[in-house]
Amino acid sequence: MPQYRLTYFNVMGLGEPIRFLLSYGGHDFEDIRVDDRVNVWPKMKPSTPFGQLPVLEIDGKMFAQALPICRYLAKPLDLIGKTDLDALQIDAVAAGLHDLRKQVALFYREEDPVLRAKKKEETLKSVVPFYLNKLEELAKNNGGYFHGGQLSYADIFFTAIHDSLANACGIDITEGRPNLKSIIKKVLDIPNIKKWVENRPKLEF
Ligand SMILES: N[C@@H](CCC(=O)N[C@@H](CS)C(=O)NCC(=O)O)C(=O)O
Repeated sequence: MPQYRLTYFNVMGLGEPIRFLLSYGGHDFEDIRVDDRVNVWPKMKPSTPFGQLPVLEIDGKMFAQALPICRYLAKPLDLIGKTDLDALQIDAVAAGLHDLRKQVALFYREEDPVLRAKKKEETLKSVVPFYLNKLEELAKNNGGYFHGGQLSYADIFFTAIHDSLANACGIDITEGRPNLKSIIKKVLDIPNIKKWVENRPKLEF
């Protein structure tokens, strides 16, 4: 069994899909959380592959970028479909989810309260419903999953970022979107994921 060591900030954010996948695979992992972004993070930053987190160390070697890390963990768990085209579509959904999360993080992390409210209003009016409606439609047309009528890492990625998205937006983002609700339920009912969620730190984002 490889030794996994995940380093991320003390938020769910982009670390959470990796934590979900490590948990789903039944892997033990070190869950390192950088709490001090002002004094500690700037010292660590230059030693990371691209100056950002998350970073997953596998047997001591550092790897960056959330999506390829998720894909790497998903492959042996049979979570990237059967064909290269399945994998392409699943990667595309996960990349879309990553884009959506980034847009939400942009207003959530805005420090100026006036600007934050303005950006939030704009994002909630256009970007968020646009992505969520597309995702709902995909799940509706794919047997209650994002692709191929079966669980993929895109479903796990969505469920892992859902709480951050919903908390940042301050609304039930699955309201009127029963297929998205059902993906979350199915993923949260998986015993290893349920156990992770019950025991993880309780955070807003
Ligand atoms: N493309 C990267 C983006 C990672 C990223 O944006 N990380 C942010 C936190 S979510 C970060 O490290 N911010 C601190 C910094 O840039 O100094 C990925 O998908 O992993």
